[in-house]
Amino acid sequence: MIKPDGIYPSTCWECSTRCGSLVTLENGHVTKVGPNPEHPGSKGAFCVKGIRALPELTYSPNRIGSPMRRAGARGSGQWDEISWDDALEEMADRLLAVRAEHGPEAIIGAVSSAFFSRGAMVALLMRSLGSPNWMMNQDLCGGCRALSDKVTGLGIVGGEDVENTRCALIVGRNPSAADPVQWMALKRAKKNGAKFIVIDPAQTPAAKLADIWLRPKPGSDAAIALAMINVIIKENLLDSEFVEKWTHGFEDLEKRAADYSPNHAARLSGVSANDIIEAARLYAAGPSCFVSGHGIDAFSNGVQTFRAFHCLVAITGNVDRRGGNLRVKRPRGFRNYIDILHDPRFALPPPVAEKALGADTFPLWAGSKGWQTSVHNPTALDAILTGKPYPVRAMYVSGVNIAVTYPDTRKVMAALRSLDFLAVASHMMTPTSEIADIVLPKTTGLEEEEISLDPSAQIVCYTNPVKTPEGKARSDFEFTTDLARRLETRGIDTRKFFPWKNSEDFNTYLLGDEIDWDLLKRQGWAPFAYEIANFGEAGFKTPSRKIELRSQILDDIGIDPLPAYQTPRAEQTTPSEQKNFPLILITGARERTYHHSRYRDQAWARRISPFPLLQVHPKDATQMALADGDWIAVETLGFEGSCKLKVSVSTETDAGTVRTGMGWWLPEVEGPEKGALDVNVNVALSYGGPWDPVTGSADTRGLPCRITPLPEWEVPMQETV
Ligand SMILES: Nc1nc2c(c(=O)[nH]1)N[C@H]1C(S)=C(S)[C@@H](COP(=O)(O)OP(=O)(O)OC[C@H]3O[C@@H](n4cnc5c(=O)[nH]c(N)nc54)[C@H](O)[C@@H]3O)O[C@H]1N2
Ligand SMILES: Nc1nc2c(c(=O)[nH]1)N[C@H]1C(S)=C(S)[C@@H](COP(=O)(O)OP(=O)(O)OC[C@H]3O[C@@H](n4cnc5c(=O)[nH]c(N)nc54)[C@H](O)[C@@H]3O)O[C@H]1N2
Ligand code: SF4
Ligand SMILES: [Mo]
Repeated sequence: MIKPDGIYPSTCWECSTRCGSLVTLENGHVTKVGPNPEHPGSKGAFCVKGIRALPELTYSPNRIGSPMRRAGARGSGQWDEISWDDALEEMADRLLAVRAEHGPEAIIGAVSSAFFSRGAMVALLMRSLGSPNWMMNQDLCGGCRALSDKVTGLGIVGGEDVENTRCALIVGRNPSAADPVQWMALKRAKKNGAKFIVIDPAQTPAAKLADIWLRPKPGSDAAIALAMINVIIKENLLDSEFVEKWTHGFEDLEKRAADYSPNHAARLSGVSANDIIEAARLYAAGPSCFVSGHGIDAFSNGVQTFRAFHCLVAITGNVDRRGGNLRVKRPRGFRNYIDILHDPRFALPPPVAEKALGADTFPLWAGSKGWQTSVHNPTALDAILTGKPYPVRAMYVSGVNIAVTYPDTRKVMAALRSLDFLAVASHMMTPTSEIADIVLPKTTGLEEEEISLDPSAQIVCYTNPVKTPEGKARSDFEFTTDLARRLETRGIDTRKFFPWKNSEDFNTYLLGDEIDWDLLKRQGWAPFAYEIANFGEAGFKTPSRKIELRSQILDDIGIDPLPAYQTPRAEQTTPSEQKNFPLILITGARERTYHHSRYRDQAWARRISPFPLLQVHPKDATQMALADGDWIAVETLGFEGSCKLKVSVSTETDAGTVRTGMGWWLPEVEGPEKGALDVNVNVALSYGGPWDPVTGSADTRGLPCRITPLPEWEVPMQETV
């Protein structure tokens, strides 16, 4: 049904920032997407991806208009358009054929995360087939932060009260590129007199505004956090009352921190001892807000690094305090997508859940007690390629471009190619969908309904399906439920996992009984009642019912229960390795124009950010006789594979450290890989460990690397799209 012309309040969900938007509809066509200044979460902040990329994606001539079946050899680019009926019938048959031959766990799903409805849909589809196996990319994203938060018992992820803070401790976070809402709030706080402490090896825009900027060696942050704890305890700057009442294991933490004097931490991290002391004093004065990012996540010691900072937040009482880190609250009866996955109603029997790939090694991540409930991705890729511990032969992918965004691109592609059946739901043809057997067209954020919780503003947000879908596109909820019904006619009890009649029914189930649906739809967001610092009533979900500075949960599985520093990868090398791989690689620096691998076909974005760049410090550039604009190949220690990048000589990165983005591929290139084996940094990264012992995260930063100039004939691209 076409909606009347008008301006509709909605929520952009191109990324998890969830900015409030106003969408203008004229004759059924979206003519404008812009910020909603009335929105209490984003307060008018917005970005070019919402304004430009989302409508362009929606109306793109490159958009997949219809379900398609592979017509030629895998990856040949030959497709037949088919009906939804044919696509879903074939999917049902082929998934069940694999199930009959190899067992339910031979089917695996892949999705970006469980923040969005598609995450719950993919996981529930797998469960309804009897498989505990689904991959998400949180091991590469916020997984370490989430698990540290969980075992510590804080419940503060996403609840930064930047607006009211006196001091923002910004660690491994580049908000000017990654999060316009946070960035605007930080700038307002700064204007109101708040201080910034920034810990980042790169001189980001936030670092330029910092009162204290600590420039650590990549991967050494835990030493700094432990030394800050050391100073705060020694100088008695902690919140003793809070520590006494609400934390567990303080004496043990005190002992651990005693090993990290500012001088010792300075030696380990390369920052000055004085700066650490000043930072500790400033942070302790509070109220202070810990603003963390991906720069200390997705490391093989990510959980322990986060544990150190989370303990810092706790001992200074910056928990659920105005200007500190708020605990996530919910409306009465509200469920988010990950809650569904923990609801016993939708659970697989524990022995089946325990079969999840990697559950034995990462029990807090995967399996019946795992918090994410998803698998360990590298273990799953190995299972596909080797059949061990059991065969995995079919995959269903929605809303994730794993052939670009997982490390070890060649291995990921080999695994995908080797499957008996691969179905991919997407908006555009990507290196992942190019090797599929069936491709399904998805709706965009202008065409589908979605609700989500914004923990920092403590509101529920609504994404309005303002326009009817282009072509035959359907939402994840619709086609996954449709597929589940078809599986039901084949004798599989999927109804238990998909009990909802339609998306309204599903959203009503999620919303609970406090939120006013009509207000939510009309306004694009809805408030709910909440209290802060209600610790007695809300409690902490840990064995001791307190914030665990010493974690019982980690201790129980044989992991250091106290926050621990680990020597960074680049310092675990032999002298000859150091000679051959003299630089340290940081990947993942965000570009304002792109969202990971998205929008690489949009001409405006390619004009602004035409090349995959590698920042090289002028000193290193001079030493290696490299100039701005030269193409190089980057390789990392112990791994075969190199990525082609263009040098950008810059003091933003430190001498000895080179820094690049992620997500590059070239939609215009012929062939299924479309540049993903050339300009995609993941072709030069291993996914094979070391892994964080809690989350299974691999290092995507702090990697010893070398760069070599590329001969002209190997340059992968020219400027134009
Ligand atoms: N425009 C745009 N915005 C995005 C995204 C996007 O693709 N495009 N992606 C979204 C997603 S899913 C994510 S996860 C976020 C990521 O965004 P952020 O959380 O900001 O993470 P990054 O940009 O990966 O890294 C942040 C900073 O960490 C620094 N860093 C690297 N190594 C270390 C280290 O060892 N220690 C410290 N202290 N710092 C280090 C880097 O130099 C960088 O400045 O962005 C989100 N927002
Ligand atoms: N080396 C290295 N690798 C990394 C990272 C890194 O820093 N370094 N970062 C990691 C991180 S933090 C993340 S989150 C992952 C991201 O990895 P992905 O989730 O794979 O990245 P995207 O490119 O955002 O997602 C790709 C697909 O999402 C689909 N999609 C689903 N919903 C939407 C929507 O609403 N709008 C649009 N436009 N597309 C949608 C599109 O079909 C698109 O093809 O990559 C990880 N990989
Ligand atoms: S930051 Fe940009 S892409 Fe993300 S929700 Fe806001 S407008 Fe959309
Ligand atoms: Mo992410």
